Amino acid sequence: MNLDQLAEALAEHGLSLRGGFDFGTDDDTPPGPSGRGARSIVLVGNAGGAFWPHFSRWRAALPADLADPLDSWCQDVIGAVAPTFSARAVFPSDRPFLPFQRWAMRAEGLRPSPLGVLIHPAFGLWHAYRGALLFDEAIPLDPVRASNHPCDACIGKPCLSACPAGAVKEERYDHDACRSHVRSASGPSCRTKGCLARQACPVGAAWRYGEEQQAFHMAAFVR
Ligand code: B12
Repeated sequence: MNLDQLAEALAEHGLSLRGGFDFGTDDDTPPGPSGRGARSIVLVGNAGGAFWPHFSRWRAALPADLADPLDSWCQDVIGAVAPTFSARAVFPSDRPFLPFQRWAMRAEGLRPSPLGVLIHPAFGLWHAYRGALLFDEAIPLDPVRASNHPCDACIGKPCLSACPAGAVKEERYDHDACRSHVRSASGPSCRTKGCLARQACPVGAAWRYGEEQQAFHMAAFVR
């Protein structure tokens, strides 16, 4: 398994390798390509909006009312890369939900922000996971380096006061309050400009998604 070649195949679609790990004997391990418990996992995701032009071009050729287009694009693209590398692809939208955030905490040493989203020291809140590749064999991964949690050093914590619905609290993100506000008559700025608490985060501002992408994710979130 050549990780550089895998990274290149994903980069063609604006996607990147987001770390991985070998499963231990105590893990609840999903099946690998052989159907037996996988030996290792690599996460695939986006940092910033690099995949957005690729996805938008793919989508333009399809009916405008296609349900869950981003899920379908991820399945197409990552699903096509997987067999070349003797992997089985799984996705964040698969039911029952797979523990993508738990895997990501282990693969990249990240922790959650008050928004529920894991915060990355470089990309801030502007990243997500688009799939994972499961392997029958152990793969040569660099050991995970624990990174500093950016929220610990954040002075003023602007995310906590920026939410017009008061849904973002240090102790928990209230997704019901968030969704009711975004769906209400007073929610259009969150709907069109994206989550205001996420915008207020000073970490990784250079990786912020474009307005069209933010509006797309917000529409999917309130559907
Ligand atoms: C269901 C779900 C939601 C629900 C949460 C309701 C609930 N409490 O169950 C809702 C619809 C509210 C939601 C919202 C969002 N979500 Co969401 N969501 C998921 C999904 C599909 C399943 C979560 C789950 O149950 N996993 C199963 C358990 C077993 O996995 P786990 O890792 O052990 O579980 C962790 C999460 O459940 C987490 N958690 C619990 N409550 C909440 C609430 C929120 C908002 C989040 C983000 C996480 C979270 O805590 C667990 C332990 O760490 C995951 C994908 C996935 N398969 O995990 C994405 C996922 C967690 N969401 C994600 C994102 C980005 C969002 C949004 C920001 C979407 C957007 N607009 O872009 C919003 C947040 C709203 C905002 N402020 O903008 C990302 C997070 C990426 C990251 N950097 O951490 C994920 C991983 C999907 C992805 N493609 O990467 N989400």
